[in-house]
Amino acid sequence: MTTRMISHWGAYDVESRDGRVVGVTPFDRDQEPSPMIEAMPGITHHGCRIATPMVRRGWLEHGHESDTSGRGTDEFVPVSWDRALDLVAGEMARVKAAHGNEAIFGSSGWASAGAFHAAGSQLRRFLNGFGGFVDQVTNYSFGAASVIVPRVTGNMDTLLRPTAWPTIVENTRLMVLFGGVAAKNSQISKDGVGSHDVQSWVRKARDAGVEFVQFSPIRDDMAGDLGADWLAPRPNTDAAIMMGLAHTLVAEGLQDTAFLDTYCTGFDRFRAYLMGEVDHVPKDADWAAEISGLPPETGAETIRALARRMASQRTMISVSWSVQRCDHGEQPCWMAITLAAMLGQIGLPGGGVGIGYGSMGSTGNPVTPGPRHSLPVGVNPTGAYIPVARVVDMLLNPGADYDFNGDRRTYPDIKLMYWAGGNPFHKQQDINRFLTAWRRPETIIVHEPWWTPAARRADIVLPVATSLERNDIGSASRDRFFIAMQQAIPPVGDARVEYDIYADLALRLGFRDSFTEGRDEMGWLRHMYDIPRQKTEMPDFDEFWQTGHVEFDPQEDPPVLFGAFRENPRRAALKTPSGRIEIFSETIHGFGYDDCPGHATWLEPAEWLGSDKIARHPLHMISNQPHHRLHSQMDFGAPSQAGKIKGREALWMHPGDAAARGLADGDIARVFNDRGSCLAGVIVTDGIRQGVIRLPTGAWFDPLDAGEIGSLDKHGNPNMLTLDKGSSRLAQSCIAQSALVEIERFDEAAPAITAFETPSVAVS
Ligand SMILES: Nc1nc2c(c(=O)[nH]1)N[C@H]1C(S)=C(S)[C@@H](COP(=O)(O)OP(=O)(O)OC[C@H]3O[C@@H](n4cnc5c(=O)[nH]c(N)nc54)[C@H](O)[C@@H]3O)O[C@H]1N2
Ligand SMILES: Nc1nc2c(c(=O)[nH]1)N[C@H]1C(S)=C(S)[C@@H](COP(=O)(O)OP(=O)(O)OC[C@H]3O[C@@H](n4cnc5c(=O)[nH]c(N)nc54)[C@H](O)[C@@H]3O)O[C@H]1N2
Ligand SMILES: [Mo]
Repeated sequence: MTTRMISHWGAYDVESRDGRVVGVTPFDRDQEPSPMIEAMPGITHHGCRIATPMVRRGWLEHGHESDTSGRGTDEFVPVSWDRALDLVAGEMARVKAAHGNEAIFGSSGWASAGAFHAAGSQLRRFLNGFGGFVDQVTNYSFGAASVIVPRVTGNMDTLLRPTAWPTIVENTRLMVLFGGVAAKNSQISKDGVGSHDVQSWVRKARDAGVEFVQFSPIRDDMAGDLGADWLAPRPNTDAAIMMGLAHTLVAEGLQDTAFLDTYCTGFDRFRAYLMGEVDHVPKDADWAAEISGLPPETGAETIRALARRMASQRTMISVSWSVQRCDHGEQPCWMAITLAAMLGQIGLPGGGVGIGYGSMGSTGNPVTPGPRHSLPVGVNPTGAYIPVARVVDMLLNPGADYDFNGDRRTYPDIKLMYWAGGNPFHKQQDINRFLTAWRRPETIIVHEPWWTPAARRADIVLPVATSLERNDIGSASRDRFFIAMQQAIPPVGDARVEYDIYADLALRLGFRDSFTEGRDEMGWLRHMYDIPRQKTEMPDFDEFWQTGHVEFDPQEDPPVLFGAFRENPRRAALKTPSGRIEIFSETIHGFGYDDCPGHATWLEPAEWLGSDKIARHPLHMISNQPHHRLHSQMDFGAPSQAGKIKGREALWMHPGDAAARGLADGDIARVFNDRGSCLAGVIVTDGIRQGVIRLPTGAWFDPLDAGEIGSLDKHGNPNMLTLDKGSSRLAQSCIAQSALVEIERFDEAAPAITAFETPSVAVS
């Protein structure tokens, strides 16, 4: 049987036989399919699927009074679905009665594509229907940008709807990229990508004569055939480099004063800081070259020459999301907008700034603003939330006050955590600190298809069906396809579709009818398909389901970012307090945050190569996105495994750094700092700045001793080493890219990887 499917890494046709997925073929409309789809047959039937509902022995015997340090070591006891659902519903009712809905934390993550079965939406709908919970706001991806950019420009378009690639191809002459436009990243798009187009747009830009200048610690962040000039500054110094460019513009009278006067507010305040009138430190090219560690002989002149080039031709400034996933990550975003404003090209075709080109396979695509309908999640009656990356602070400090985006807030006291669709032992920084926090709640419930590190450390584990085991609609907001996600096989083992799990829980808790609204899966799909169909011309549902996809025409004349504002700054005023681009923000200034003052500012990251902490931990670790999987998803799949070295995650390091430590290609190394340690397999390459290492995210946490906090991770999870601190009091965002480490050879016998084995299960 052949059916169609879409994932975050692309659409494909599925060949299945006797309840097993046996092969996949890329969707024939995809011009550059991702090899990641090859993982699907193997992972669907992998031995680490969770066979049946499971309860941790300690929790089964003592309920919410169990010894929570047994999470991760106690054996699991298989139970029937009825028993499992009774336990979950009973515990939820108990917590609600004893502590209220604000004692429940619900969290999701990327999960799988699909408008209806989206794990985060299902979980929210269920918990809202139950009376509410503590939700999460912002994200790990672009959390700092998501707070600062709307404050400066009035909305998120700079991130989510920057000027489209065809406009760049046609009009841009120079593209200056902080973080590059990595081919590995554009394989992925949230909720699915029907055709991978980004790299072909970049090549079209090159063919049209666009020149690229790339600032990033890793050469591969741009494809080799683009002919980009590669500059490899110290990580986390992008704001300083942009200031060096900005200073040159002012010093040489190249800034666009008319643009600044008409469309911006507060340039004078920033200018005084930039020129050193405030702190006697001019942020000139020499200053920037020194901070960013560009070559002493040529660095400052390189910055000056680039500033002149940028001012003399149509220039697009691109900032990848990684650049803001660092301490004070608000600053490179604010500074990029400030610099673009000084160049005066914002709102012109192919000029200005975009944050996230290449970070995702959809950014900059010219798509018709999506006719899309997602599952309604209802309203959270508690209204409670935390900034997503502050989860450990919340668990460790109930009742403590903290700042977030101008508010003074208080952390709730969480008794029950419900995780569905995220892998916290992948995403969260400083895992040893997280392990302490993980012991705090009385009960942890996890929905997962696979025995992830989070599932292994839960009290109640409910096995869920994957996308291939249910029907759905793939309709990503910036993709031009609707894809019929057709069930290929029945759920593997005893797994159940999450919607049915929630419906049965809601029945026990007294709100089944409001949860289901009387619809089954296909009823919901028809309903969700017909809503956009009332506004857009589309085939009827049955025809869509049979054809397997609908393709919409790309926008013919995609809007230029801030084009309308440039044309008429009064009528199309920005939704900022001044109606203009806020180079200085009275509002942010008024918050009085020393870690995020009223204009873009150079603030030293907590850890970076310019700090004296390099005496003990001299290497800056970049834990970027992996080539052959999505985060921790499919880590046990064939494409991800093919990239491992002796079963460990591959760590890239510069020949000079490797030689100094007696390391060679294929060696196993121990990476460590005061927060933790892990093993990794060494790849020596001159494609990385000396002093920087790359250890991508996603290797499943695999401690030598699962019962011990601080144990060595055998597998290469970089979050053993990252710092768990907010970017600033403004955005409180994840700062994974600010971490110093040291590396040494690991000469002991390498311990076996056990992350993908089933944990110990009682024989019934
Ligand atoms: N050090 C470091 N850490 C980082 C980052 C970094 O750059 N460096 N990046 C951060 C970023 S940008 C992100 S977005 C996060 C990502 O963090 P997560 O979103 O938590 O990562 P995933 O591995 O995608 O986790 C999704 C989980 O959902 C499961 N799943 C799949 N489909 C379903 C489903 O239908 N239902 C349920 N219940 N589960 C399902 C998968 O098996 C997987 O375990 O990580 C962040 N962490
Ligand atoms: N293959 C694959 N693609 C993915 C994902 C995945 O898991 N796998 N995840 C997706 C998700 S959820 C997200 S949010 C996006 C993230 O998109 P990004 O945040 O753009 O991706 P990263 O791979 O973390 O970083 C891109 C490059 O930025 C460079 N970089 C890191 N720090 C700095 C810095 O301080 N300054 C400069 N100038 N450059 C720096 C690194 O060399 C890195 O390779 O990727 C998406 N794409
Ligand atoms: Mo992300």
